[in-house]
Amino acid sequence: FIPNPKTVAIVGCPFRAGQAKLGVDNGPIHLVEAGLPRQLEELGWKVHFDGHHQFEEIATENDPPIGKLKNPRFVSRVCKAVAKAVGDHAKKGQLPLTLGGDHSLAMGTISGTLDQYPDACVVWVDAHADINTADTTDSGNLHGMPLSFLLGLGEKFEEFSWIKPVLKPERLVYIGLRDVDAGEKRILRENGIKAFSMHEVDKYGIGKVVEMALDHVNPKRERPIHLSFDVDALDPSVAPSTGTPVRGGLTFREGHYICEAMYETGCLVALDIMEVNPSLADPEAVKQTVAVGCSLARSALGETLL
Ligand code: EXY
Ligand code: MN
Ligand code: MN
Ligand code: MN
Repeated sequence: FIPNPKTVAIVGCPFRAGQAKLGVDNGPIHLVEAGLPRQLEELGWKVHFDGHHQFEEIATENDPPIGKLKNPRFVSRVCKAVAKAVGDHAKKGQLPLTLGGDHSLAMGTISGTLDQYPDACVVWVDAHADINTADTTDSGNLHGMPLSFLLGLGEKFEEFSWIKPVLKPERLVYIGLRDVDAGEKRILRENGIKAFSMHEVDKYGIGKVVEMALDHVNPKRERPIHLSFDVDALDPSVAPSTGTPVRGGLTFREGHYICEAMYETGCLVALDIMEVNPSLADPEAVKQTVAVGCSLARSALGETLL
């Protein structure tokens, strides 16, 4: 899908309004400053990066909750802009690499991908299911909800009406889950959404899990793939600097294996690296997390395969 010369377009999204902790908006800046653009060039990619998005100008003074949803107008406007950026890059035959920022941004990235590739599937790597609706959410944080909007589940809000229910439940698969709310479990069950939790990773091994995940969403390996990778899928010992760490996560190799396997299909058309928060944990841990974010991106763009 990605024509030669292969071009990756970095979409830097310094954004945190989908959750409450300070600092996750600095994730993309750290990833770029750690040398990610140059590293991708060294892999033979042409790298398009024209600076991080500036979302301040679309922030709104007055953004009271809608129902339980926090910062709904700001999140919606930012995601709409991100959908346009990702969609435009995809239209030019570039592979958008979105750097978050919190995972609510995926309402934008996946809308953008599906606009260009309507039959694309989504591989969602995360400790969390991020599929709460306005009804099931406890926190009201939109980073725990992007998939319900993309799937068209739950109550509809005028503010989010630009999001079309473009994602079909059978085109979504999870890897790495271990902290899923009761309401989310019900949503997964009722919609027949396939999920490989850490239990399955332990049981079958990561190689088999990735194969089963792809067999589910992409049996002939012909559909475009959007990989949305939340670094909290990794064990906190591997990626400590993130807002909602959960113990018992993917090892360094398991995380990278997923990225390598997506590259290997030749179907990867978009990538998100989300939830790196350089304000959490000590400087060494921050450096480690940023370095892991960069190496996940490199693996998805072909570094490790010989
Ligand atoms: N399920 C919880 C909520 O909805 O608030 C926690 C969500 C955390 C989401 C993180 C980023 O993946
Ligand atoms: Mn651009
Ligand atoms: Mn997430
Ligand atoms: Mn998560």
